[in-house]
Amino acid sequence: MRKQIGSILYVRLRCPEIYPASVVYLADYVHKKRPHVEQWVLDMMRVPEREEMAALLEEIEKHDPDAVAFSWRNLQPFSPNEDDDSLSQAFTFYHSSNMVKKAGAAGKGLQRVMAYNSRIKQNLSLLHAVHRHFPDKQIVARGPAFGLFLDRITERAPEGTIAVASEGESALVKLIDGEDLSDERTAIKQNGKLVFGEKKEYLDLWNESTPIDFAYIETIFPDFDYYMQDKFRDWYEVSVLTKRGCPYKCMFCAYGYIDGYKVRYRQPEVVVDEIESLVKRYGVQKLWFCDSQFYPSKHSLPIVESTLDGIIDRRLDIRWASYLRIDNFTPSLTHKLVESGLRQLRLSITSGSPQIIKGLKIGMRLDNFYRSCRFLVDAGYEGQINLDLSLNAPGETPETILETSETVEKIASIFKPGQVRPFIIFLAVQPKTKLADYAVSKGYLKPDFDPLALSPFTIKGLIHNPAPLGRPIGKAVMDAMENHPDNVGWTVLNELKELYST
Ligand code: B12
Ligand code: SF4
Repeated sequence: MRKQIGSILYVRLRCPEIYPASVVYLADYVHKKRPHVEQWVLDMMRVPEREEMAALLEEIEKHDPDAVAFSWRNLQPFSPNEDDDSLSQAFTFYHSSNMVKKAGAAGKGLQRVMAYNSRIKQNLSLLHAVHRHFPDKQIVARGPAFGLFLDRITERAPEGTIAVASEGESALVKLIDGEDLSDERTAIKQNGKLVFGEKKEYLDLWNESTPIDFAYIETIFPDFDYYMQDKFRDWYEVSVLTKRGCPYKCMFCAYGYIDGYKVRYRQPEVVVDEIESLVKRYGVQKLWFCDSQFYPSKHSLPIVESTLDGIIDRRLDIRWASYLRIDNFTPSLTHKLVESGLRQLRLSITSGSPQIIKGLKIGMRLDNFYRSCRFLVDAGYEGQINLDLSLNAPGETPETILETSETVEKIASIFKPGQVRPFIIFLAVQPKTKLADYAVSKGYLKPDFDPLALSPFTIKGLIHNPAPLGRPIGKAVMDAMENHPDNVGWTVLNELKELYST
């Protein structure tokens, strides 16, 4: 039997500014299940970078917690999309014929790789400092980053660390109770070796999840108020979870692995109560439903509609966004989406070629997609539509690129001029996906590739853009980012259309 835990200090590790959903949901759950456990949150985002170590040691001295629970969100260095300057640097480095620009891009790229590696080192040094200065404290670590890189990070963590790689609620309660963790997706570092556990059961969100008790969260998270200022910044959204899991197995996506393939819902009433608290207590106006997928399939229709009905009936004046598949929309659902405040759509169409869509196992038919676009117009949706396109997906040919260009034009013609923005985002090769297996089988990546040991060479393998189309596509994107930064998607599609239609 493990030692029981009576108090926890959560340490939210630095990441780009975002609502602290992980610790909020976790601490709320622990408080409701084990109210005797004392909890505190130290948010590294609110501590100057050079003072992280001192702040951590000071907080531990102050509270003397039994466990120090690190929450680590991101490990991916950058998103290979047209809005990310790193992509332009990478493509300039690989595809430019101008040696001066190439050298400049190499320098900047190297700086980024160094900053990325140093962030990982800095985070790990915090874990090691706890082990060194307070060897009696149980170190536990988790966060989305651990979901995909569990063994790679845990082998660099201090002896005794318990790393959790899926949702944290049940694992943390077992840890508090001193129970065995072998039925949770965990890695425990013991005598320098990793001992793995296997997740047996996911959390029953329907029966176990309740609206967040924000009054309690404020008592343990001194800076929580800071994350409620969404009205001041257009891009900022507060996150609300409505479900976990996604039934699809899109080749490039790890969400099913992270959250499970079975969709588990929070009760609509619970979700709407939580939103109401955010609106009434803090004046929140912009939300992101932080599900893997807000509307996974027709099976979700009654519950999704009921959540939207709740927002509409209670007149909650919000604008929201989420990852959203549109191919199974119905007219009634579409009206409710728009009426409840859908503010922007980011549609991962990925390709406009049926053959590529099928190969990527996206499970979507283009005629259903067009039909849903028409429902959106009928429902009066006037927001922006980003069409995420991953050019050079497995199986891409000049012909499929032309098909994609035609599909995008057809979609754009359904909406008002300027409403649709094709958005170039390359497939990022992530561990635990079929795309990673494919990249290894094709020799684009080594079988033992370590996503944490980044160098300009491994970055190339992690952006899926292989030869022979890699160079013309890379160059088109590089030129468009340089010369038409506000219109990259259309510029790239037009250039490739011209190149391949002759
Ligand atoms: C929604 C989402 C977004 C939204 C967030 C919007 C918003 N305002 O919230 C948007 C689109 C903005 C976004 C952006 C990005 N995202 Co994102 N995102 C997600 C997604 C789908 C859900 C995350 C979430 O909020 N879940 C709900 C909360 C409650 O769950 P959670 O954070 O996982 O926390 C639970 C557990 O992790 C655990 N836990 C957490 N901490 C701890 C600590 C301990 C000790 C324990 C025991 C447990 C524990 O318990 C919590 C409750 O169960 C995940 C994929 C997924 N399915 O998980 C990717 C994900 C988190 N994102 C990821 C990335 C990389 C990014 C970006 C860096 C992409 C980019 N380059 O632009 C940016 C960074 C944003 C930022 N500022 O940090 C990665 C992170 C891992 C990695 N590969 O590095 C993920 C896993 C997806 C992926 N591609 O692999 N993202
Ligand atoms: S891309 Fe979307 S639909 Fe496909 S598996 Fe991932 S979350 Fe599900």
